[in-house]
Amino acid sequence: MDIAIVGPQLSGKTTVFRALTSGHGGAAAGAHGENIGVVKVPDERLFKLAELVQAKKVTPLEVRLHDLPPLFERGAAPAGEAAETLSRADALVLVVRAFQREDVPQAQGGVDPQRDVQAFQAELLLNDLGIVERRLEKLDMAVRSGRPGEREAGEREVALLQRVRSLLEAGRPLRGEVADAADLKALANFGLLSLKPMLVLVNIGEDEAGRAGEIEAEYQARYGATRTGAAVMCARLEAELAELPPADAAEFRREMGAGEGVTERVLALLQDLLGLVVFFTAGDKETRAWTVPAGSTALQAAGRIHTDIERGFIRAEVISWDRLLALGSHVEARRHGQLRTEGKQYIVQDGDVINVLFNV
Ligand SMILES: Nc1nc2c(ncn2[C@@H]2O[C@H](COP(=O)(O)OP(=O)(O)OP(=O)(O)O)[C@@H](O)[C@H]2O)c(=O)[nH]1
Ligand SMILES: [Mg+2]
Repeated sequence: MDIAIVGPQLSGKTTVFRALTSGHGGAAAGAHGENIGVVKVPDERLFKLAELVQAKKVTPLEVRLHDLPPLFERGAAPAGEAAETLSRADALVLVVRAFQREDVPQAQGGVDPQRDVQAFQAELLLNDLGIVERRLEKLDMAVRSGRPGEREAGEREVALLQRVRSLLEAGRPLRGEVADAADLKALANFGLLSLKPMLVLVNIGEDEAGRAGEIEAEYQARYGATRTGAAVMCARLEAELAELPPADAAEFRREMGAGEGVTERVLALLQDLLGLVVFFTAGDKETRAWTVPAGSTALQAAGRIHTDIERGFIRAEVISWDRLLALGSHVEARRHGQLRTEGKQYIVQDGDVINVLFNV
């Protein structure tokens, strides 16, 4: 999973990046001012399962974070490395500034997170409109000069792109509008930015850390739409706490009135926006977290683990992680009739512990 951290100048993008990566896998600098870091998702459920089965190896989910330089400065479209990273990203985290601080230069008109969100959304729409228009021009030629088969496919694409164009012109980000699987597939390779799920991350000042929950509820009411979410974080505080020993960090949190588990929550929100569910395999050699798109079957989950396991699928033994913990072991779960046997078509639920029986 690749997440691009974006936003206006000096909104705190790099600080958010540090807050999310420090102590969770470490960061590596990339080329052209882009920072790339891998976060091992700190999922409490996984660690408890690993302890239960005394796993020799624990493998959390990994999320790649890309900290980009400010985009759309003076209306310029993203170019080079940043454009590539953006078009490959699975989701965007838009960092906007809500902290007041004299020594950090402000945009004209002062600190105004809502204005910044609107301006950024407008840039995304404009960017996508450019992509769609260029594609339509190309298609127009292909449709006129193409063979009958090509012409038909071309005309279908033209119809879709015209629909997309009118959505963009009406100021509607595509992420909330295009849901049909065939349409999504047809649009997948164009790098349309407003089609990507987006989390608005409001970067508040230390003085407001105690009210983060309240402020977050306001923003969620405003921006919570299809595949769009909002979260609040005091990035500077979180970046500093992430580098402290856990006991000291907890002490500071109490003093500041700051809640716990901000990184976990932001990552969980992203998972939600991406429509992913997490399942686990709990072996004593390795206990591991996996993701599949919501609505995936046991057979698809098996394929995620290994194509051989998918090919030789016989059945799956399934139990939710908390029930397994409560019962203490797979043996106890089976004795209580709580270890279910499921077939290929079973729809995987978030938090399932799955053991696939297969033969090759
Ligand atoms: N008080 C306070 N200062 C912050 C916070 N987040 C960022 N800053 C400060 O704001 C300045 C800019 O932060 P960066 O994280 O570098 O911002 P950026 O968006 O990466 O900046 P560019 O990449 O240059 O656009 C730094 O001096 C940070 O210390 C915050 O939550 N509270
Ligand atoms: Mg930066």
